[in-house]
Amino acid sequence: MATGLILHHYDFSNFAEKARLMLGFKGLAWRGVEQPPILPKPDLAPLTGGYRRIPVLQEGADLWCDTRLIARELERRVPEPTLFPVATSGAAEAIAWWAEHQLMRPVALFVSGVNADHMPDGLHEDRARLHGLPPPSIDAVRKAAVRNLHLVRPQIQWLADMLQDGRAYLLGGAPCIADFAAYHVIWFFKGRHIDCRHELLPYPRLLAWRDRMAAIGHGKRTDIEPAVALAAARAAEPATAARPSHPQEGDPLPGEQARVRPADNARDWVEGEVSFVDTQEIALVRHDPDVGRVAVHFPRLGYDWRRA
Ligand SMILES: N[C@@H](CCC(=O)N[C@@H](CS)C(=O)NCC(=O)O)C(=O)O
Repeated sequence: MATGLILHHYDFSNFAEKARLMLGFKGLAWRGVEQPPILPKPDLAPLTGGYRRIPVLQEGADLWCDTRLIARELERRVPEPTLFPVATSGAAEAIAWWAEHQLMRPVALFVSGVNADHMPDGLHEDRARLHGLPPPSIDAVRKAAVRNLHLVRPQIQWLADMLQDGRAYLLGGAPCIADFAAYHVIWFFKGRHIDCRHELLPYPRLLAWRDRMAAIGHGKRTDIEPAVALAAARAAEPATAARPSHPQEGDPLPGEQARVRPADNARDWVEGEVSFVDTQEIALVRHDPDVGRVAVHFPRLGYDWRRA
């Protein structure tokens, strides 16, 4: 299906791989803008106003941050095949949260540690800063590999155990959000220079599941220059939400000024006027001198907010 969707990403980003695969699952055509993996990000900052993480989904003057919200937005546009089958949605969300908030970090430190000498310039320093840590020595990055491998192995076993009865996907016969969230963590094992996938060899069912997930593909991708995405934002106004806001107790109300930031890392505030809020999402409209008015949408879980 042709769309105006633009994905800001870079190839070796595992969270971007989740977004690419979800676009493929929904059968969508999309345009991709390659963003740098480290700061500065001069072609992303005008759009998101400080949210630096990848991926970000754009359509016109609307930007959706975080794959948690990107999944919801894709589901709204293309309900079938669903990422959220009702029968397993609670377990699926819990597995996705575990995979991305418990399993991912030790996997990243393991694979990056093994590949310590082969990462792009400045990456180790940038990632340490992103987590509020001092720049590490290359030796410290290398040593983190084995320490984290001990945290990775038992959790990989959990994934393998989920597939032990021969099911095709983590929660049954069709892929759901749990599969996408766990898949991109497993995808990261291929490393950048040194392949770490031998860690998965004891688990043939896990490997078969990984290959089934990979076969979903990325949909129809066309690469564009960042200037095209900036122009698309400039030419549009933020879309009006078709759904009414449903603030929870104490939430900032539409029309109020607020700030939002990730709760886990890259904790840079984005400030704007609340244009939409419910239990899943908060959107801020901000003005940028280059692209004009843009709406930046965040998920609620995993994000902090304050009244500005
Ligand atoms: N919870 C976020 C996590 C995104 C994330 O951590 N992305 C990594 C790349 S895989 C990132 O942005 N790293 C820092 C950067 O690229 O500037 C999501 O689901 O999108």
